[in-house]
Amino acid sequence: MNNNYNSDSIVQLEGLEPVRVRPGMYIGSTDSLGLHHLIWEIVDNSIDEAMAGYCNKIIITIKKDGGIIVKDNGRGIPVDINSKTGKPGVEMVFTELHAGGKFNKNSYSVSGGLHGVGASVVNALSSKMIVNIWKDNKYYEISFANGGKVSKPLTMLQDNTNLENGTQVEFHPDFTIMEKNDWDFNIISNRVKQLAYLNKSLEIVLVNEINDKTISFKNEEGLSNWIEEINKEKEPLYSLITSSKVEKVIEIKGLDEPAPISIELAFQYNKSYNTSIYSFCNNINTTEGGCHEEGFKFGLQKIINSYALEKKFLKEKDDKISKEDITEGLAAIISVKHPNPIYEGQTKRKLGGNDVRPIISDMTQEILQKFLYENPTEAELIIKKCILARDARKKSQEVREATRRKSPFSSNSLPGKLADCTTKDPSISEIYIVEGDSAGGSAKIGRDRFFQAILPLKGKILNVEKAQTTSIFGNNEIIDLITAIGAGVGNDFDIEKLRYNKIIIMTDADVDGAHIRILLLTFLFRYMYPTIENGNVFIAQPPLYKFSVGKMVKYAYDDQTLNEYKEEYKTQKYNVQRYKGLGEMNPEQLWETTMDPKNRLLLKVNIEDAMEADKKFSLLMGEEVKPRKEFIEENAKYVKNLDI
Ligand code: TSJ
Repeated sequence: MNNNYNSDSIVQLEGLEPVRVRPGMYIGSTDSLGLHHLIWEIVDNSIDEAMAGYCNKIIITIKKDGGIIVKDNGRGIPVDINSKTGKPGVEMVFTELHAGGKFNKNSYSVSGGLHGVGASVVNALSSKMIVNIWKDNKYYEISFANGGKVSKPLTMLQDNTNLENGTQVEFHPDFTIMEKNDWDFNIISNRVKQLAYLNKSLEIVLVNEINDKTISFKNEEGLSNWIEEINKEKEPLYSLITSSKVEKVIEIKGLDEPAPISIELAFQYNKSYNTSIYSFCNNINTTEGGCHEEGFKFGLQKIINSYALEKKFLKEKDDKISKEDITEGLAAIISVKHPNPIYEGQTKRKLGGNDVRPIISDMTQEILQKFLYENPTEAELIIKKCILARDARKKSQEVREATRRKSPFSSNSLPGKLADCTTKDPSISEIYIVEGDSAGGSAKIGRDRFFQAILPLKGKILNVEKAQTTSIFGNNEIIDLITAIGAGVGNDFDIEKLRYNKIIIMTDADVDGAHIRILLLTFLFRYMYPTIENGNVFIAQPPLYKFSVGKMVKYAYDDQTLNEYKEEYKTQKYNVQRYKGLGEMNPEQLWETTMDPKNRLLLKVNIEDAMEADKKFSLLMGEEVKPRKEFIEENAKYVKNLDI
């Protein structure tokens, strides 16, 4: 063997090849998340054009054949020949990686794909791409194939068109690289809806040719419209929405010249006890917050305290209103457009830097001050709500202290009903939260006590969506739950202290079981959100049927499987037992069908979009009856096997 290592052995990656070799480096992943990313990499360019003031309409089409078309009415991508490369601008945009130009995210582009890549990356990951441009009364086309190779050079198809300028990009993901063709209309429309709130007056149309559905989003009031929607379910505390926009040219770290930043915010208190603060930088949801959220809260807290003192709602000696108190029942959206943002945190979803903080703090103080003085009735509602929140916080602190575990395994403080597991290793432990004492009894006998703990709950737990924090700490079932899980609650929750890696909700397969499940999920979502985010929450799936032929027993978890069994054994005498509740199973059966890791089916609870989930919980579990009724009427048609 000749093992000479010379320069010929070094493979030179050229053009777009690196993207195809390591797609994950450019779009994060090749799964559903990465697939949808491709759309946003294209759409972001149209959004940039809109933010620059040249485009007010974007149409996104999901084609029957799996392709996506994005069209805008902007200026049209430049088609003139670049003097250095001899190629038309548009060709460079789609074939050059990290080209310093606008399309691969240079400094003046503020709309941000998460990985900041762009059109050429999408081209590299596409089997086919067709680009049409309308510009100065001419109509052009250029196409690419097989991962971004020019298949038809730029051609002018028509002159004197007398048509509006614009760009259209059609792409077909390369499914030899992307895992599967599964465009999710919900994911796409949720993001489009967001983009339409974040970019006021921009019309975004979403066409689904697969089911002939078209939806259009446009908000003349932008963020205020969004607040209106969030607070519809939660019920506004008063009718006015406070909003403000500031644009400023400032020195920015990493840029040579001062550059413009823009900050927009809108907020309104509602009658709920949860916080809905959503922040964005360059249209990207900064889910971990950062300096913009901090500046906002600081400004809010400062003005609320000074106003409360001045108007004698608070005395000097009283406890001040804290950051927690001012955010209870607050809906707020913050949107920053920044030419050179710095992201921090585990997922790069936290806005760093210190340039935005003072600006947003000042603007918050200014508008809130003005609002409170001009609207004394509303001001009183807000201050009183904050003071209530403060008092509730102080009261619940005592209970919280009692439920917070000093050492995660000091069993003397564990609830009496909990049958804990033997192992002290949280990474392999599970807790089954079981509906009713009888099923709890079976589960205690049937379990593998080494790693499985059982907590039976009596009846319905409190609907926390309708309860204030203090009453939550007065509820025994909830205290038991908090104590057993052992990681605290609410703002004090610490996922590191979790006593079990899996929190498994096990309820009957009937309406009451479903109700108890949603009550538990509501509690976990509102008070132990990290467990859901971190993937610790599961739903046990007891079988619906026991199917037996002589001594042989099989379990069916759905009707389809049952029918398959019936078909398979149609020549024999078989017996079908429909399980209505967990209580109908003896301990061995419960172990075998629902708890044994070898056989059981667990559904993992995950949340694709925390904002949508927040809205759904308010809608389904909150005070307002009308929207819930509408939701039920709208969705009743999807209900199968209703067995009351
Ligand atoms: F990036 C892309 F190629 F994928 C893409 C770009 C996809 C889509 C659907 C639209 C666009 C795009 C680009 N829309 N609008 C523009 N605008 C420009 O490229 C443009 C035009 C003129 C000028 C100018 O200074 O005259 C500047 C720009 C950035």
